[in-house]
Amino acid sequence: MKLYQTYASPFPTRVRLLIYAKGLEVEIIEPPGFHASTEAKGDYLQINPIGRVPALVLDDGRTLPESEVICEYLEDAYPEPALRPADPWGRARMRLLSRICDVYVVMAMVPLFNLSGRSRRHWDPAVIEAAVGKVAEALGYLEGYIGEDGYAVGGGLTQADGAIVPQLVLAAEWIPGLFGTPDPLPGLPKLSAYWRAVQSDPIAARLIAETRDAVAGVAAQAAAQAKAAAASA
Ligand SMILES: N[C@@H](CCC(=O)N[C@@H](CS)C(=O)NCC(=O)O)C(=O)O
Repeated sequence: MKLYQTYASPFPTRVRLLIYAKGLEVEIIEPPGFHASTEAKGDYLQINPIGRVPALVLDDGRTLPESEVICEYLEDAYPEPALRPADPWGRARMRLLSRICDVYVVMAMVPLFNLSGRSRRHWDPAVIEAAVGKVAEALGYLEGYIGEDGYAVGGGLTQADGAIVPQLVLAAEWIPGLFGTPDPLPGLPKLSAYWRAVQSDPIAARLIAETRDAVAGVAAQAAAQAKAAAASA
């Protein structure tokens, strides 16, 4: 199998959790044209007409976009070790936490992703403040459902951890670091305790390290592009 993805994006990260935990043989490919790159997506649109990462290509050539769908496929096709709780309520909680990340946390960050690609003179403090407030509100939804035993749900690593950990790198590290805004976690004790504890899981730690490195790379690339654009203006 092949996974088209980038390390800075939270969506493929949740797929990599399954790949690592299940020990699957998957070639990782980073298509051009994502994040701060100026390249067009080109041939990638033939692999995923939606034009987003991730996309999984099976050995027989069939292709699947959308991170949640890919995770559910891998879970069904390679059930061991299970990364879904066994009971229906646990599974519902896992899906709920993942959905909160997709629908509320990421969407709240979009204005900040957009600003990060622009020179600082375009950074409107009111836009930043509003977006940071929305991110804190969305993290508050996670606070209401997050597990209290070191994992998102069910006392062990699940798909929900793959959805949450990259979001916390972005929300608790990247946003305060880049925009100089407060760390949102101190007001969220359960999420803070989770964030501290999950980092001792080796697979979560690997995903966190990969996300941190990739986000730093994208930030450096964006800063260089903004500097070049300012110099030529
Ligand atoms: N619902 C999709 C969202 C995927 C997504 O939005 N990926 C972003 C990267 S964070 C992307 O590919 N954006 C298009 C772009 O950067 O041009 C999924 O869960 O796979």
